Amino acid sequence: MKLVVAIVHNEDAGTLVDALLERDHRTTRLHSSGGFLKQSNATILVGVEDDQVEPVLAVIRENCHARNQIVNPMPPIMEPGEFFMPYPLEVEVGGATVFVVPVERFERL
Ligand code: 2BA
Repeated sequence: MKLVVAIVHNEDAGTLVDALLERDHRTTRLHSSGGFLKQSNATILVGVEDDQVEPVLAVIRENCHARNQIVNPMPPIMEPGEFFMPYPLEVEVGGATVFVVPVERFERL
């Protein structure tokens, strides 16, 4: 058995969970936030048998889209008289960031 952990954009999370449930995959949605952008995203947990990992990844691929987001860099610590002109940066945020982790034991008690 494997645990698929997918970090996805908030806007994709609802349709992704619906698509997984339609295919009978049990899911858990956690509210999370990215360390770099400090913006909220969603972490989706899916526990599956090994032969279901690829179908789950296919559903994630179908439903999660890359987006460009603008980041305003933090100003550095300045000496008196120095001047900092902040230029916004554009970064591409997933698709999805996916980890597939082996599960030692699964129980529903
Ligand atoms: P964030 O950490 O907010 O990162 C958002 C996007 O900013 C990243 O998109 C990447 O394009 C960029 N980015 C992140 N760190 C950077 C850095 N040090 N320098 C320049 N650009 C940087 P994704 O790679 O698609 O990641 C989307 C979200 O997935 C991340 O949000 C984070 O929540 C999660 N994530 C990505 N890689 C991870 C990892 N190795 N472990 C745990 N979570 C991860």
